Amino acid sequence: MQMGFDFHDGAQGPGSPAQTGGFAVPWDLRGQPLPGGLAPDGPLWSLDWMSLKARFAAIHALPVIFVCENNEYAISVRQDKQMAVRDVSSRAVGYGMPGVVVDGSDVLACYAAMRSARERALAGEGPTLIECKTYRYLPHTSDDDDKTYRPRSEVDEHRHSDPIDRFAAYLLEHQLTDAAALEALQAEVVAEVEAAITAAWDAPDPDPATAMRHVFADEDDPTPP
Ligand SMILES: Cc1ncc(C[n+]2csc(CCOP(=O)(O)OP(=O)(O)O)c2C)c(N)n1
Ligand SMILES: [Mg+2]
Repeated sequence: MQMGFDFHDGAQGPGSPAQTGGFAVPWDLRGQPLPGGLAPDGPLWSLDWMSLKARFAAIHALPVIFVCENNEYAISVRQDKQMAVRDVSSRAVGYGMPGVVVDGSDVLACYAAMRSARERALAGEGPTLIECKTYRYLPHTSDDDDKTYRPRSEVDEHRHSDPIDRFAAYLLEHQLTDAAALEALQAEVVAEVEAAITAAWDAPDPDPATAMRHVFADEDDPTPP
């Protein structure tokens, strides 16, 4: 499944509707691949930035999939202290698109939800909001002491539903792989991440003259970054 992605950045949510439209319309005209959007839960609870993008996408039936990774916390604040409704996806009704809740720690369930939303988008039926319910069992950052706002028992309980562990167990149970292959894959991924970290540290500082690239469409490079 090939998709473009507009990942959410460090500024929590103020991206404009033009960002969604500007990204989705050209891809729509070309037919493939499909833009997606990935938002953390925090900004969806506290700000209404989503409304601008979502309404625009629904009005124009743009091929956009909004994905909210709902891990129950925005730093130290639990979801039920920020919103009185249980599902972020219930907001979709007001935007004019379907809202789907999925177990965000279940790889195959996420894949199935994404595939349906993709088919809908490619059929010209417009956007979908998928809420992947999961849990963040590490602190928000290395500066965040999560012991101050939640008990260890809660964190320990959720560790058992780690999506990678669950998917590995599924593959083993259905004899689609074996323990040695999973270990080799794990080592390969660790090596790849370590090589990427080394490459990033070793990379030269970017040229300040490129700071404004991709803020507006560049005539010499019109493709999205
Ligand atoms: C526009 C804006 N306002 C406030 C902040 C400060 N801020 C940083 S992270 C965060 C909440 C993060 O919640 P979430 O995305 O759920 O992250 P998690 O705690 O799950 O790691 C906020 C409000 C920001 N980055 N941008
Ligand atoms: Mg969160």
